[in-house]
Amino acid sequence: MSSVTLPVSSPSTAVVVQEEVRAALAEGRGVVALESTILAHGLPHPDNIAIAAQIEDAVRAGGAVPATIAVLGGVVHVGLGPAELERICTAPDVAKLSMRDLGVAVALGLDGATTVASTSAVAHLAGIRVFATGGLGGVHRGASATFDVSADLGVIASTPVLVVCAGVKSILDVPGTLETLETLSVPVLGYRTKAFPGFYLSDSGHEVPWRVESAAEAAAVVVARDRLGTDAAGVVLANPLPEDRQVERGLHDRLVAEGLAVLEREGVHGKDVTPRLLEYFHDNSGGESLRANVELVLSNARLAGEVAAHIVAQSAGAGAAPAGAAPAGGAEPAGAAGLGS
Ligand code: PSU
Ligand code: MN
Repeated sequence: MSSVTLPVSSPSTAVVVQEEVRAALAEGRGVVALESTILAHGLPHPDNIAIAAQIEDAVRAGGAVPATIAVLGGVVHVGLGPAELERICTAPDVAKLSMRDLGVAVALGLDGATTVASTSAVAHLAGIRVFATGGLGGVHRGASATFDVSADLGVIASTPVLVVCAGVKSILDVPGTLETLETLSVPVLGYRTKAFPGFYLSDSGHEVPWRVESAAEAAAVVVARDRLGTDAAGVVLANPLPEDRQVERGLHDRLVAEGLAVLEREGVHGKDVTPRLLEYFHDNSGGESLRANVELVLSNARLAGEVAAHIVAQSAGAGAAPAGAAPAGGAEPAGAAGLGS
């Protein structure tokens, strides 16, 4: 893989941008950042290797170039080649790096997977405006006693990146998470819905303030915020699984109750909570949690690719183009520049 150092005010050669990603950014094509914690800690090995490639393909199908972000040997990578993706999916000692951990991993020369928080921050540094993930971190149940609120929320509040997700899992305090996003002035858009999705469930039972009907409308929000100068914070675009693809409610509720009990029994806390829960779900759902997880991530990646393509088209064109005015998703052929990764 060929890489170049960041052309922007990069602190050092500790950050490298993959050639295809650099070219796409320079040519004004859409780019979508992807996180690596879902690969290293959210999906089981060895399925994660094939899924990582599928997620990148979904971004391309949406009309943008994928840039999976991770730290390898103390170097922050924006865009991974196949061998690097496999390393982050396979190495047994990959750290989970939130924003605060990035500098530590660089200093100590570690391998690490980036969360929503750190991926958003690195994406912004590289000039990437859209990011696709599965579920956001949020306010944990009992947070008023444990203070366990994901750093994802604070970083999104101070990083102008649009994050496409399937909401948050119902192991979290969902209304508390939505209230916190409101307090932090982060807009939450439902994609063709007013229902905030609950990750495995299409509807968490809580409403979002705004509904958009298309990738073009979501992109128009980013462009409008940019023009108004109210874009210091990120935007959350919540994309639910179709109702007939969600995890069956009885199974879901059983897994959540059992998963929370397992955490309690094992004394799991802090950054280990989310990976342990996901592992419990994957081990005890007969494949259903993995199926739904993969489907929602692929759907988010595809949508993010479409939004990224619309943002560059609308930013380049005159006036804030409303829905339908920009090219349809997928208009940008995959690998248009013929640059391999
Ligand atoms: N939610 C999921 N799967 C995940 C995560 C969240 O359904 O893999 C990961 C993301 O990387 C997210 C992180 O940023 O967990 C949040 O962790 P914490 O709650 O420790 O901040
Ligand atoms: Mn936490």
